[in-house]
Amino acid sequence: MNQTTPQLTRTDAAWLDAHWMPFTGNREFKAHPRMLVAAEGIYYTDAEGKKILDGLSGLWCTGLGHGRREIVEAISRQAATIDYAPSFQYGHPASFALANKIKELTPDGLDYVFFTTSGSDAVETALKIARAYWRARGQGTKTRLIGREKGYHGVNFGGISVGGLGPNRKAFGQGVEAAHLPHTQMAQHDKAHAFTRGMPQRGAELADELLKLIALHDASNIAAVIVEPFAGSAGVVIPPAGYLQRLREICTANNILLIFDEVITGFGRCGAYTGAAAFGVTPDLMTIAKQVTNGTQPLGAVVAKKDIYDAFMATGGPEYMVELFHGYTYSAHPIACAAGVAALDLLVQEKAIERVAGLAPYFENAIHSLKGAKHVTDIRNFGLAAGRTLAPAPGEPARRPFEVAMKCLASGLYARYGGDTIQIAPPFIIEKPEIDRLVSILGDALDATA
Ligand code: PXG
Ligand code: PLP
Repeated sequence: MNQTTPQLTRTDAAWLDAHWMPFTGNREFKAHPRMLVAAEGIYYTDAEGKKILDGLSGLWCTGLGHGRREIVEAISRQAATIDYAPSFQYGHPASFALANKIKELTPDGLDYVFFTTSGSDAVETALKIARAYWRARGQGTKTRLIGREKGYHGVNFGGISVGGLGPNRKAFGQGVEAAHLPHTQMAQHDKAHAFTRGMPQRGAELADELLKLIALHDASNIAAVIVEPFAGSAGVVIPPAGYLQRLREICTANNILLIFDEVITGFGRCGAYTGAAAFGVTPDLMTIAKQVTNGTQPLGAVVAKKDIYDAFMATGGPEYMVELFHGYTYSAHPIACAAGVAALDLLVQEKAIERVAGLAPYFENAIHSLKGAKHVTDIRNFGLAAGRTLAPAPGEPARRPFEVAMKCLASGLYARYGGDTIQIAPPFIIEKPEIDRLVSILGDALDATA
């Protein structure tokens, strides 16, 4: 497994050019390639054979660590048994097994699983289900979708329309009709909130901004509100205590569906099976991806309440008719479903949820020890996730996080940089000394950055 082929380590510019890399500074990467060639446990191995601590669990998706034998074997067995099966109008056992497992681990009432191929696809699917649901209920004017500033809901047109990260929207023109709640990054509302540990105690009233959007657009024109329980991509933005409860109350009172985008918060990161469980609020629709397969296969899903599923069944026409004209070639891909079953079994068997909840206070202390470190203006955390905001270098707001991440890499730590933040989301299986090492590398990298 640790063998590398010459092809994998070839790094000349002509060879690298063919892959237009996603969310990457292609010119910089191709001048200074960073090749990861193997992975095991919480470490990657780079092309020079150096071990690199996986400080973001891949891209928030490999909480159980890399190279898990049970998952690898399930994938291999499934590939040898049924490598592909159409999921339109025919079935295969693995998707039903995974749907039941997801039903079990998500809050009561969220019982119907629609498979997609990624988190972005799950978001598009949820937004379309929300609109089609109201239409099925005879309320076809309810089409507007409400997101939140700093929200990340993937990269497709619906997702960037409800999303709230400027750079992900500005180059792409007209999206779908949306509106946005204010974000809950409390230090940006009031500096006194910087370095809050866990949930901010003030700020729940930001949910009341939804009432203003309802006054403006009218509930008869609004299909759904979509938020991440905590926002990951924006740099780990935590909901104030009572905020999600208030959103739930307002949505219920005004017949608006509430969608939780749990692509990052689902299946362990929060020290609970879902953000919904961690924060004690149940949405009408939930999107999941990433950790479902421990990152080993691309798979996402929407989990819906019975009332929503039933509305489609009741208005679907004759039984042989399609009730929802939507799906992907790779929806419920057998190999991805087999990986999902194995990964969720492991999550339960290893008590990963309890482990994250148990480690979270240690992680919180360790991460907040960087308060006072050079450039750091705010630190936020929840479960095994943390974001640090860095003061911008004059005229170049994104430069410092990039430089810090490169210094971390040189010292054997993969940290993620984006915008003005550095994010950390270590695997659930990390040990305390490794958390200490991670924080120490990060502190040194901050110190060494101009
Ligand atoms: N919703 C949420 C809440 C997400 O975090 C998506 C949808 C899209 O999922 P896909 O599978 O289409 O990427 C995401 C993905 C980061 C980072 O470092 C975050 C994501 C993806 C890659 C990097 O913040 N979130
Ligand atoms: N484009 C074309 C021409 C197709 O035939 C299909 C699917 O059949 C798609 C796009 C969508 O691909 P997917 O189902 O993998 O999302």
